[in-house]
Amino acid sequence: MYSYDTLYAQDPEIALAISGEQDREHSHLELIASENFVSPAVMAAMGSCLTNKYAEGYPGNRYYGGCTYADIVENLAIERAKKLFECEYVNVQPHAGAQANSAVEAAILKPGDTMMGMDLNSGGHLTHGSKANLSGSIYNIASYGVNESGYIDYDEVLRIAKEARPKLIIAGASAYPRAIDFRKFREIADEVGAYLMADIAHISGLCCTGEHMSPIPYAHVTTSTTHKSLRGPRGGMIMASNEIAEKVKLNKAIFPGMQGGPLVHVIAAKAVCYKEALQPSFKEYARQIRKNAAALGQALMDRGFTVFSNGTDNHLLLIDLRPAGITGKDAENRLDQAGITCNKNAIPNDTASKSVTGGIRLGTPAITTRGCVEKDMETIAECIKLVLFENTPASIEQASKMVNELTEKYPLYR
Ligand code: DSN
Repeated sequence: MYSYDTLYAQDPEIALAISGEQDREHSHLELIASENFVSPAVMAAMGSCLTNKYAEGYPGNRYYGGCTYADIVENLAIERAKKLFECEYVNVQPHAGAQANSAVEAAILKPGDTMMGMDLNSGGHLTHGSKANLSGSIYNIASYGVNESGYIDYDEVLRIAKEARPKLIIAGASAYPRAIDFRKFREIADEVGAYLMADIAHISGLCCTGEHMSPIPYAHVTTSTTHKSLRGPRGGMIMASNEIAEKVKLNKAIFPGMQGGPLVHVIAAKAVCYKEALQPSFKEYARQIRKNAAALGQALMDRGFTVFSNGTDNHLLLIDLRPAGITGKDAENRLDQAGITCNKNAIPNDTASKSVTGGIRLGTPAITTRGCVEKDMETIAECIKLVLFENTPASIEQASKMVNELTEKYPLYR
């Protein structure tokens, strides 16, 4: 009923594009820090008949009939997520992390209120107050960054918070390779009378396995995506205590505040992902993500690359290519031609435009899912060196061959 052959018979153009993407994912080394490969079970849930169902509202209180199975699915997702993150309240309806963040901001703030987050150039997310995002245009924004060593300076965060008196402080990032101390953030929030929202979109797979401090005991509200290190379907989620959820009305902020009908097929896939993440093997996976990131950082530094902050505590690395005179854009393109996928990324204090940048961001969740271990990081670092530093037709061909050997060693969906 859901087979590729059925799709191909009806719509070969789309079927061929999907098949092309599957080949690309198999034959490339995926180093985009925010991407991962879901299990066939997660994909089966997403491709199910649940996509047909409207279920506005929440389990037991819907605005449509026929929600028996939608309720079962959403209740299972909620209960599993509560167990996984050890929290009292979970909303699994956000279509993405951005919607989760925007809903929490709207629940806590009024237009014109002050919000504080990490600025985009230092690794923050668009929804943390970027001028290019709604958050930056409807709230008054005070931003913090990182110090010269690449770390959050908590004294500086406190100083800015005392000056700006934000109503909401966001702790979290899209490109910060170091551990975040949520306890310190909560102390700062308490000192200035602010709510603390932790955005663990990137690190949720590490937080629920003890590989990174969990924000749940400290943050008033925690948001996440489900598709990055957590390895589930594309989507978002919100966590809090029952008391806070009730006080700031988090359910209402998502529906009807931010969204209409939830994506029941995606919620089913989130439930499958939470069940997978509750297994002991997921703890091993999360540990290996960090080991691989640390090993890749060291292997790159050994080959003369400048790794921002000299390494990583989590799943990602920022490679500063300015000392080598290479732009992030150029590096992304050249690596792609050799079968290595990554994204250009601003390095803190980068003066290049956002579409060019002075560096790249690398992450290990996806290659760890394929089975790569520390010794493979030496191979990957060598490939990156052959492409970016040596940059001859022969070195690029050699890198492509090495990538091919590695991807054949760790097949994907085959
Ligand atoms: N686009 C995501 C990332 O790549 O980090 C953040 O939303």
